[in-house]
Amino acid sequence: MEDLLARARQCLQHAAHIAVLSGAGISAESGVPTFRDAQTGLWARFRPEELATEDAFRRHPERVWDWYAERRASLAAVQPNAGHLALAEFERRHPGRLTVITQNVDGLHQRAGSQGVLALHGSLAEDRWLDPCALHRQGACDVARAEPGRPPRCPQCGNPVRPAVIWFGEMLPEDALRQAEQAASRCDVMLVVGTAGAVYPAAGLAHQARAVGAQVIIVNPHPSELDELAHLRLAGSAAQVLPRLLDF
Ligand code: BV8
Repeated sequence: MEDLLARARQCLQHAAHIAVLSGAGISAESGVPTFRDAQTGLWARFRPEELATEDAFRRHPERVWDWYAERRASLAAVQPNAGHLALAEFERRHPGRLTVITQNVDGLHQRAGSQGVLALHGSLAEDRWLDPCALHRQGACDVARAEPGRPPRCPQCGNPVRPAVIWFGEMLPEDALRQAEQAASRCDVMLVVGTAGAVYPAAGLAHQARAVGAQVIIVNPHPSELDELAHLRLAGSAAQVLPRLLDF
C-alpha cells in the first residue's frame, strides 16, 4: 500500500485539476450506513431501488417516508470524518484545484467545509412538494407549513411532502450534472472514493474522466464496478487513506 500511496500522491501533486467522485462509502466511518447496508434491520426486506423511487412513495407513502425519516434522524448524530475533512483542508491549501462531486445526500462534505460541492442526488435535509401544488404556484407554498404527518401534506390541497433527493428514474439536477461533466472532462486526476460505481449517470463520470486521459485513482476497501477504469486502486478506507494521500 505504501508504494501505491506514494505513486497516487505523486499523480495528485502533478495534477492541476482534481475531480473527486464520492459515494456512500466515504460516510461509512461517520457511522452512516452505506446505501446497501442501509437495508440492515427494518429495511432488510426491500431493495434500495424499491424504496428510492416515486412509484414506491406513491404506493407506500408511509413506508418510504419512515425510511427517510429514520435516515434523517441518524444523520443528526453523525459528524464528517477524516476523509471528508482531508478533502476540505486540501481545498483550503490549494484553492480551485479540487472539485467534489458526490452521490451522497448526507451533506457531510458540505459540513466538513468543502465548497462548491456538486450534489448529484440532492439533499436528505430538504423537502419539496411531490406534485405541483394545486392551490399554489410551485414554491409559493412553503413545505415547512405542511400539516405534520407521514408524509406531511399541504393543508389546502393534500399534496404530500417528499424528500428533496433524486429518486431512481428521475433526472439529475441539470446544473450540477453539467458542472460535474465539465469537471470530469477537464480533470488530470479523478479520485473515486467509496462508491460501488453501480448508479448512472454518476458512475459514468469516471468513464468520462478516463476517456479524456485523466488518471483514475480508486479508494475503496472492496472491489467496485469501476475497477477496470483505475490506473491505481488503493484498497483502504476513506478516513484512513485520504488524509495520507492529500497531505501536501
Ligand atoms: C436517471 C438518492 C435518467 C436517494 C440515489 C431503468 C429505469 C430508469 C433508470 C434506470 C434504469 N436502469 C438504469 C437506470 C439508471 C438508474 C441506475 O443507475 N440504476 C442502477 C440501480 C442500475 N439511474 C437513475 O435512475 C438516475 N436517473 O438515470 O435519469 C432516466 C430517467 C428515466 C428513465 C431512464 C433514465 C437517478 C439515480 C439516483 C438515485 N438516487 N440516491 C436516496 O439516497 O435515497 S442513488 C443512491 O444509491 C446513492 O446516492 C448512490 O448513488 C447509490 C449507492 O451507491 P454508492 O454510493 O456506491 O453506495 P453503495 O452502498 O452501493 O456502495 C458503497 C461503496 O463504499 C462500496 O463499494 C463499499 O465497498 C465502499 N465502502 C464501504 N466502506 C468504505 C467504503 N469506501 C471507502 N471507505 C470506507 N470506509
